[in-house]
This record gives sequence, C-alpha cells and structure tokens, in this order.
Amino acid sequence: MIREINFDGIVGPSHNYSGLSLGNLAATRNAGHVSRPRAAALQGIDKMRSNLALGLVQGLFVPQPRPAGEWLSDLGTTIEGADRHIAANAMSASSMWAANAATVSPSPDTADGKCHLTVANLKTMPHRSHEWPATLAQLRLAFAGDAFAVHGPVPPAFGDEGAANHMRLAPSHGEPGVEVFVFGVSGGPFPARQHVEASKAIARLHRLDPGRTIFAAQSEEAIAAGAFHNDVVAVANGPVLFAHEKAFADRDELVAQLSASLPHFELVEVPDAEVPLADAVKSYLFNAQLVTPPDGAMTLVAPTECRDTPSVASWIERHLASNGAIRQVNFVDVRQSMANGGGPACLRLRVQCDPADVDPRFLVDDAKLDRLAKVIGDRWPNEIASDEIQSQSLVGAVVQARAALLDALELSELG
Ligand code: SUG
Repeated sequence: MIREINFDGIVGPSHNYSGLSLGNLAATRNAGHVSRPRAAALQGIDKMRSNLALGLVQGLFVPQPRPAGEWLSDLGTTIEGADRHIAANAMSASSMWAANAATVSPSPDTADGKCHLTVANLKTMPHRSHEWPATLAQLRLAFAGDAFAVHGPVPPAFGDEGAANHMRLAPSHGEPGVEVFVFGVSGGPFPARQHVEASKAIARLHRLDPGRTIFAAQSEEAIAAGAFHNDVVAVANGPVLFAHEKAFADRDELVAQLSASLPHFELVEVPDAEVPLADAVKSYLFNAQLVTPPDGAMTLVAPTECRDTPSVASWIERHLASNGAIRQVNFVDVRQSMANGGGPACLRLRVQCDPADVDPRFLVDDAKLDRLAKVIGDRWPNEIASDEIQSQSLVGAVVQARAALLDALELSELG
C-alpha cells in the first residue's frame, strides 16, 4: 500500500556555520558562530521520534563523506592545503537538508506507474554543488527495485534544488495528484536557485501528465525577503495548500489552476497583514511538515520558533480555534539546523510509495533511533568553532564518526 515516508537527513558530524548561502538570511546571520553537531543530530533524531509517535512511516539518509575529497581533488587541492573558503565548502554538512536531495513523483502520477526520483544538481551554491553524486548513490541503494526510476541530475546549466520547490496535491497519497513546480525568475539581490528549464525537464523525465502539472513562479519579493526555496513560504499535503499570501508571482492564476484540476482543493492562506513575510521567514511557519497521521487529523510539525514569534503564534491559535484544515500543531526543536536556514521540512524528503519496496536499512523504528543516538552521543563533536574547520583532529573525528554510523546501519558500502 502507498504510504508517505519522510526520509530525514541525519545531521553530519561536520555541521558548522560558515555563512555559505547568499539569500539564506539565518545562515548569513550566524556565520562564524560556534556550532553543536551532537546537539544538532540529536534534535533531528528527536524530531523523527515524535513523527513516529504520530504513526507516520519514517526513513533516513546518512551524512555524506566530509571533507568532500573528490571535489577538493578536482580543484587540485586537499583539506589541509585549501584556502579557508574552499575548505568550508568541502566540510559543510548541508546534505542534512534532504528536501534538496531530489524531486519525487509517486507512481499514481507517472505514465509508467513507477515512482520517479531525480537527484538535485544544487548547482547554485558551491558547497551544495558537490552533494549529488553521494546522494545519487544513496537513492540508488534505497530505491533499487522495479517500483522506482532514479534519474541523474539535470544538466548543471539549469539550477535544480529538488523537492523544496515542488508540491504535490492529491485527494489522498495513493491517488493521482497534481504536481506543482515552483521556480524563481529573479530574487532581487539574491539568486533564484530553481530554474524553470530544470523543473520542466524533471516533469518530462518523470513522465507526468501535462494536464496535471503546473509551473508557478515564486514572487521576487519572497526570494528577496529570504525565501530562497519555495518551502520557506508554502507547503502542501493532500488537497491542502498552506501558503503565505506573497509566496507566488501570480497567486490568483495558481489558485485558479489548482481549483480547476483538483476536486476539494483547499487553500489555507496567511495574509501579510497578519503574518508579515519577514515573520514567516524568521519563524519558518511554512517550513513545517504538513502531515496526515493515521487518525486523519492534519498536523503541522512546526519549529519552536513559531511559538516564539507573536504574529505567528496568534495566527496558529486563531486557525486551530476556527476548525480549519490544520487540526493540530506539534512544535519541534531543530534550532541548530534552523540557525543555518533549515527547518523541519528542509530536513526531510517525502516519498510516497509502498514501504515494502524500500531497502529496510533506510527505514527506522524507535529501537534503531536509540542505536543511532548512542553512536551520535559517543562520536559526534560537541562543538565546532569556525577556525577549526581544517584542523587535523576535527577532520579525523568527522571521518570516524561517519564510519561508525554507517557500521551501525550496515551501510558501510556507502563508505
Ligand atoms: O541550501 N543552508 C541550506 C539550507 C537549506 C534549507 N532547505 C530547504 N529550504 N529545503 C541552504 O541554503 C547553510 C550552510 C552554511 O552556511 O554553513 C546552508 O547551506
């Protein structure tokens, strides 16, 4: 049976704040701060635990090899020899944000009845541009059977940032849906990271029905306000689109298209007058997981920052009291990731498929999370200061920590 599985990226042992993503306001603000990789990874584990407790199916992706040796070698250098900026790009733990791993079209939407995944090229930011080969290796292992078609990246002339710019609406997960690809044209002072050429290529490769595929531009104002991915200002689940009023360049057109193609389409829109764009970006209200647990009560898994932002906290209170589409809000503490601009939704890739078709090493239960928490507690660095990025002892600890995790998951072949 088709279920939604959230695959969370485990926060890697090299998690640090290097201010590498122009247009990502949190990452820029926290550049140079001391990071806490162990706490970061344990926050991620706790989020997975609370989603399991909701009755959801949970999966994981493992951190990538850091330093990124092949990338450094292609640049003719090593982690010891590289200048500080290149070294930071090679040590980033950014693959934790699994929403940028791939774009996924489940089997009910595709002409060949397979679940298609295209690994994101992430070409706009140097530290993310070298993620895709290790991501692809993992996707090919996790989704190996005939039920899946795993594609390489679209050519790097065209930026693709994966599921963070893709939304699927459907009456239920197992029924044919409408796929919305959101792209950027201009971001004011910031780059538009998702290009329409890439989105269209993915829709073709995934063999989607053009009649049930929508391309919508992000508003320039949203990108300029810090919405470097669409999932900072919008999220969909089932027939519901939860979005900020200013998320899209042509909001009316998108709403008209969705209403025409999806019976029971429901828009939960947050007006700028109630939650200004700046508060939405700061709190990551929309970078939440909008999920349907087995009891059917649509739940928003939102960062604790939403509780601490008055305009957002009151909007949530009003929505719950009004008996709106979102019936419940669970707050999760992912502050270490948030400080780099990654909320609960960034940390997961949604795949709607039969869990029996997935390599079980990528699925978790509480017992497996206990084992992972032990490895993380024993091996992950407590803190990383920005001047430590190239230190031999840190690099050694990062390599060994990852090896211990792969060993615990019996995934050493990804070594
Ligand atoms: O690509 N931050 C990530 C955050 C990604 C969030 N993902 C989604 N919205 N789906 C990025 O900007 C910061 C790394 C640093 O600066 O050290 C970073 O890469």
